[in-house]
Amino acid sequence: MTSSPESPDTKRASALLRLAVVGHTNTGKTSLMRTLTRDPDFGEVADRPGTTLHVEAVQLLADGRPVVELFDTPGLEDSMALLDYLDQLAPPQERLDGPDRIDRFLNSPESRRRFEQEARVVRTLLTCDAGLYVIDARDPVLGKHKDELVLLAACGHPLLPVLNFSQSAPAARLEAWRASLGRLGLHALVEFDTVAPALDGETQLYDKLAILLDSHADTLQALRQDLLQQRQQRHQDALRLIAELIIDAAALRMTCPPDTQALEQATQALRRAIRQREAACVTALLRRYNFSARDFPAHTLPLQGERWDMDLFHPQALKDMGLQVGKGMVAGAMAGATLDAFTAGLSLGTATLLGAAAGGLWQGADKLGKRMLGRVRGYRELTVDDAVLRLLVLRQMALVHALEHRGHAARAPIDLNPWLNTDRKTPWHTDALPDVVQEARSQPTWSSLDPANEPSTRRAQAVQALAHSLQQVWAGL
Ligand SMILES: Nc1nc2c(ncn2[C@@H]2O[C@H](COP(=O)(O)OP(=O)(O)OP(=O)(O)O)[C@@H](O)[C@H]2O)c(=O)[nH]1
Ligand SMILES: [Mg+2]
Repeated sequence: MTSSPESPDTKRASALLRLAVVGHTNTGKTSLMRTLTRDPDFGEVADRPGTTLHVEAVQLLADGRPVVELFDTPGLEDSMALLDYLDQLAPPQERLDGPDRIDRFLNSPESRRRFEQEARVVRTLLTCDAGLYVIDARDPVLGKHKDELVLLAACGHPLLPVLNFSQSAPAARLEAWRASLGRLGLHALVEFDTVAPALDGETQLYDKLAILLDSHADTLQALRQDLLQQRQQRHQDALRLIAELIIDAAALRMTCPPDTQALEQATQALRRAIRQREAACVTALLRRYNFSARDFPAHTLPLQGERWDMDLFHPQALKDMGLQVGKGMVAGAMAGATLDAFTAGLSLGTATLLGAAAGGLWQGADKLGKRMLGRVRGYRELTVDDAVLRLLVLRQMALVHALEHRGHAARAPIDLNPWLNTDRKTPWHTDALPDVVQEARSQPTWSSLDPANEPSTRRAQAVQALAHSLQQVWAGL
C-alpha cells in the first residue's frame, strides 16, 4: 500500500471507492488512518483536540492498483451550534433535503469563518461514497454525538460507525453505543481498536462496508482478498526469518585454546555474536511488519542488546521460561555455551586428516581439516546451548504474535510479556530439537556468522523445513 496526499476539494471521475474518516475530535480518526494504511508516520496524532487541521488523502492498493481512497478530516467540535446555524440558513418549513441544506451552509460566510473546520469535513464527505464515523467507545453516548450524526447524515451518504478504543471500553458501554446508533437508524457498525485491532478487524470493516455499498462490493472483496494474502505472506516471511536465526545460531562454533581465560573470551564472543544476530532478526521482523526500532526500543539499541527483559544467556532467563538448562551448558561465566566434543559426521575423515596434519599439509587441509587439527592440538569448540536456541525461538515467536496484534497507531512500546505464555508448554519447551537443527549443529559453515559461510542447497532446505515446523507449532498455540 502506498500513500499519496492530495486535495479532496474537487470530485474526480474515478473508479476509486472514496471514504471519509469523520467524527468528534480526538476520537482516533488519524490513528485509524495509520492502522488501515499500515503507515505509523501518517499525519499527526496527539492526545488533545484539534490535532488534524486539514484533509489528507491516502490510497489503498489491491493487486498493486489503487482501489480505495481514504480521507482524514479535522475533528468536529461544535455540531450543536452548526445545526442551529443550519436551521437559520434553511428553516425547516423550506423542506430542503440534507445535501441542499449542506450546500447552503457551504455557500454561507460562516463556512469560511466560525465553522471552517466543520465545512472541511462535510465538503469532504459530500465528495465521498461513504463515511467512517469514528467513536471513542469509552465515552458515554452524548447529545453532541447525535448532533454530529444528524449533520453527517445530511450529506446523503452511508455512515459506518467505528467503535474505536473497543479494547478499553467496558462491554456495557459498547452495548449502549449499539443501542443508541440503532435508534438513529445505524444498524451496521464495527468494533475496531486502532491500537490493538482484532486479527480480522480490517476484513470485518470492509465486509460491513460492502453491505452498505452494494455497488462497490467487488472492490471491497478485492481489497479483502489482498489483505488476507499479504497477511499470510508476512507471517510466512516472519517464520522464515526466525528459522534463519536458529540455523545460524545452532551451526555457530567458536574455537579456542583449552585454557580458562581463552574459553571465557570465546564464550563472550559467542554470546556477542548471538545477541547481535538476534537483534538483526528483531530488526528484520519489525521492518517486515512496517514497524521500526521506535516500537521496540529496549531491544534494538545495540548497546542494550543484553536487555530484553533479561539476558539471553542468563540461566534465570532460561528457567523463567520453563526451560531446562542442558547438561553440557557451562555454568557461571560461560553460561549458555556448550563445550563440544566432535560429533556425528566429523569423525569420518579423521584418519586421513590426522595423516594430513601429521604430514604438515596444513595448507592442503580443508576447513574440516583445520578444525580437526585444532582438536588434535587440544583446541576446544564452543556452541550455543540447546536451551538458548529454545529461548530464541520462544522470544521471536512472541514478537511475531505482538506484531500481528499491533495497530500502526500504537505508540506505547511493544511488551512481550503477554505473549510469553510461561504457563503453557510448547514443543520448543519439551520436545527434542527438530532434526534440521541437530543437523545444523554439525555444519558450521551453515552459519552466516561463520567467515567460511557459503550458499548451500541443503541449508536452504533446512531453513524451509524449520520454518514449516515453526508453523506447525504456531498452529497448535
Ligand atoms: N489506547 C488507545 N489510544 C488510542 C486509540 N485510538 C487513538 N488513541 C489515542 O487517542 C489520541 C487521539 O488520537 P488521534 O488519532 O490524534 O485522534 P483524532 O480523532 O485524529 O484527533 P483530531 O485530529 O484532533 O480530531 C492519541 O493520543 C492516540 O494515541 C485506541 O484505539 N486505543
Ligand atoms: Mg486527527
